[in-house]
Amino acid sequence: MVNVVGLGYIGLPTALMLAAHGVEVTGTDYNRELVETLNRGKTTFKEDGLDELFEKAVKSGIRFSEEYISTDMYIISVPTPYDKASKKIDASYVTAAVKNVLEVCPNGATLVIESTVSPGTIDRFVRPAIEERGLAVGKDIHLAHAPERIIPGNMVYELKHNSRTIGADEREVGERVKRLYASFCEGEIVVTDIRTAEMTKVVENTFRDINIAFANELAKICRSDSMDVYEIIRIANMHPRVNILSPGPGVGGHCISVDPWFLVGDYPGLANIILAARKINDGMPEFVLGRIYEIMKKEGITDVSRVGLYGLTYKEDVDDMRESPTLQMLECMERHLAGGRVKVYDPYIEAEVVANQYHGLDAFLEDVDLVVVMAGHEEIRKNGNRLKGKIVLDTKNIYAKGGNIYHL
Ligand code: SAJ
Repeated sequence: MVNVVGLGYIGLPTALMLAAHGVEVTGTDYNRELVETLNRGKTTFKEDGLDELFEKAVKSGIRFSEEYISTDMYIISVPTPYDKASKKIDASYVTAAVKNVLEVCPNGATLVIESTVSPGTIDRFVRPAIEERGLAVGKDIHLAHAPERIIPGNMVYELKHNSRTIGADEREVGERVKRLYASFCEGEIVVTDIRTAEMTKVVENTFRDINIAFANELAKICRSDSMDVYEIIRIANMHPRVNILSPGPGVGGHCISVDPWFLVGDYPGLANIILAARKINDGMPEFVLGRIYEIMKKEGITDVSRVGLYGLTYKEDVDDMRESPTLQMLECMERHLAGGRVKVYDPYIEAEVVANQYHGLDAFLEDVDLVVVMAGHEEIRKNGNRLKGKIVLDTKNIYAKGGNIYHL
């Protein structure tokens, strides 16, 4: 039996996938409301294929509980935020979960940390949490790290098909954890040591952050000298060894905008490109604000309350707003004493999360003259014709430029 601890964006699909492939699973979360929702037969976020997977897992007998279960295998997938000032990881959720598991687990149990952690976190925080109970790692408790790689928007598919990494102190433990993941994972599973697994995960996300930063920097350069960045990227990408990503309003999500900071925090003075990339990407919402200001001036729009941000989530076709460029931009506006006036609408966000938020496209469009496209949602792609008559700043290059359409 496996106890999956933490039923968020990663823990829930992982628990469901294991259960749907014949593993006996209990999913544990300290959030009572979340556990009750799952026990009422409802998933807690939207994701392609998640509801179908949930049904299969329920049929296979998955259980959800606030309690930790006594068993020999745990998968811990709890949040790992970072301290905004020091940029260092806050491992407190991981260590709290480990301590709770230690309260109930039998001798010889294996703890798989799935949460993304900065390199060295398991040595610095997890091992001491075990040892301070008088337990020996490698004898009383076995440790492994199996960082996730799935992308929101295509999680269920990627969970099954991506290759993955398992880090463990002991080869035999690594192989045991590999067999567990191989129950559903069709990709190659590499077994390595824990520090290598920790570092690899953070490196993967940092690679993407740097590459997005390059695209964003090109957008700024091209804007400063009236060149078309999208045409330049399109042509450059025809080179067999060039693959430039897409510029956008910023980098959000709980992964790419966070993990590189772990390296900056831990290796100050060494992590230079990484820091520059972070600054470029974090500066994009402010750059968009500058574009809004320019366009307002050019089009004679004088009132910020006639500007509408279309898209609140951190990227297309997900309902996840964590660190989203739109939220970053709203914060930035507040710092410039212009907060609370711009209008906001996102078809994926029903809850009231920001000021002047709309819940229908018609009402939103009625109240704005300048629409700023902040996410590449399918709905926004399809609604191009409804934006006729509006000035549009399209930060995602959805609509062809010209007429009333401006780009980054
Ligand atoms: N973005 C751009 N331009 C691009 C691609 C993305 O501006 O060309 C923006 C997105 O709009 C978004 C942010 O970057 O705001 C991140 O989006 P994403 O789709 O690149 O990645 P995430 O954060 O959803 O998921 C990433 C993935 N990591 C990599 O691709 C290396 C995923 O595989 C990881 O599992 C996930 O982080 C994680 O949890 O670590």
